[in-house]
Amino acid sequence: MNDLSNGAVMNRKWTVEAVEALFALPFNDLLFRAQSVHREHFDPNAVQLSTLISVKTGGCSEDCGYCSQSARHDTALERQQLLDVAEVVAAAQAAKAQGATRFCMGAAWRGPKDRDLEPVLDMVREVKALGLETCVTLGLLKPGQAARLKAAGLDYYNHNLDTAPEFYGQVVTTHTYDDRLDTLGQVREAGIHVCCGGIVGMGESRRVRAGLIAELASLDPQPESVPINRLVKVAGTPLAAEADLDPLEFVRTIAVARITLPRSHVRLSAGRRSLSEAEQALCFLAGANSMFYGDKLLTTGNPDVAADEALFAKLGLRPEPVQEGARRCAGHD
Ligand code: SAM
Ligand code: DTB
Ligand code: SF4
Repeated sequence: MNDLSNGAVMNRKWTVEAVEALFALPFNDLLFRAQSVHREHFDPNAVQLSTLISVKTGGCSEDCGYCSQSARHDTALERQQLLDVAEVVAAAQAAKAQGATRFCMGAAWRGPKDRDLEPVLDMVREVKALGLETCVTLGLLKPGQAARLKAAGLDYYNHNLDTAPEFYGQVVTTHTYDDRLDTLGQVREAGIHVCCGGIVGMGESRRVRAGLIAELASLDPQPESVPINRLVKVAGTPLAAEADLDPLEFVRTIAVARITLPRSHVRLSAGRRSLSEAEQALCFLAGANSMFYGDKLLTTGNPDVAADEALFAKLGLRPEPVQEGARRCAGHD
C-alpha cells in the first residue's frame, strides 16, 4: 500500500508488467479469461445504458490534444454557454424514454468556478428527481465542490486518467496527472461513485495502454465505472491524423480492463461509430457491459438508437435495469 497525499490510494495490485502479460496472451485465451471473470460478477447479457449531453460546449482553456472543445485548437466547433436547466431536464426525460438509466452532463471547463456550480447543482437535482442516475464531468474540482455535488444527489463523477502517466505530458500540458488524481481523491472522499477511464488510439504503445490499465486497476477502491474511449479523430486537433488503432487491439484493451477491474462496469465509450457490429460484439464478449446510448456523444456522433436496438436484438443483449447497477455498486463500495 502506498498512500498518496491527495487521498487516492494506490494498492499496486497490478503492475504494468503483469498487465502487459495479459495483453500478450493469445487472443482466444485472453477473451476466455475475460468472459469467465465477467460471468463471476455480472449478467453477461445485460448492458448499462448512459446518455450524454454537453451542457457547456467549447472554449476550454486546456490543450488536450484529442479534444474538439479546446480553445487552442481550430476545430470549427460552435461554442455554447451553459444550457438552461429546463433544456437539460427535457433531454434527460427523452433519454429516459429511450431506455437510458444514467444521464451524464459534460462541461468544457478546466474546472467549475463556484458560481458555475450552482446551475449544475440544479441540473443534478432535477435529473435525479426523474429517477435517473446522475453523472457529471466538469474537470478539476476545488475543495468543497465534490461535497456540494454529493448533497445535490450526484451519483457518479467522470474524470478520466486518459493514458499512462509517462505519456500524459505528450497529450496535455495545461494540467498534470497529479491534478487529475487529486480530483479523483476528492470525489471518492465525498462518497460519489468514481467513473474513470481513458482513451486509446492516440499513438501510444501497448506498454502505455498497459500503464493506463495498471493505474486504473490500482486505484483503491477501484472505479465503479471505467470508460474505454477509442480516439475520435477531430479535424483541427493535434491528433486528427493519428493512425487507427487496430480494432482487435481495442478489444484486447477491453478484455484486460475486465480482468483487472472485475467488479467495475467497463464502458465501450467513444469511437463505436468506427467499429463494425462484429467488433462491438467482440467488445461485449471481452467484458464491456456499459455504453453510451443516443445519437450524440458530447460534440461528435454515436450510433443511432435504431442501430443499437437492432444490434442488441441480434446479440440477445438487454439494457441493465437501474436497480441492478445500484445494488452492485452498493455491494462493493
Ligand atoms: N473537461 C472535462 C475533463 O476533461 O475531464 C470533461 C469533459 S472531457 C470531453 C471528458 C473525456 O472525454 C475526456 O477525458 C476524454 O477521455 C474523452 N474525450 C474527449 N474527446 C475525445 C475524443 N476525441 N475521442 C475520444 N474520447 C474523447
Ligand atoms: C468519457 O470517458 N467519454 C465521454 C464521457 N466520458 C464524458 C466523452 C466522449 C467524448 C467524445 C468526443 C466528443 O463527442 O466530443
Ligand atoms: Fe476537452 Fe476536458 Fe481537456 Fe477541456 S479539459 S480540452 S473539455 S478534455
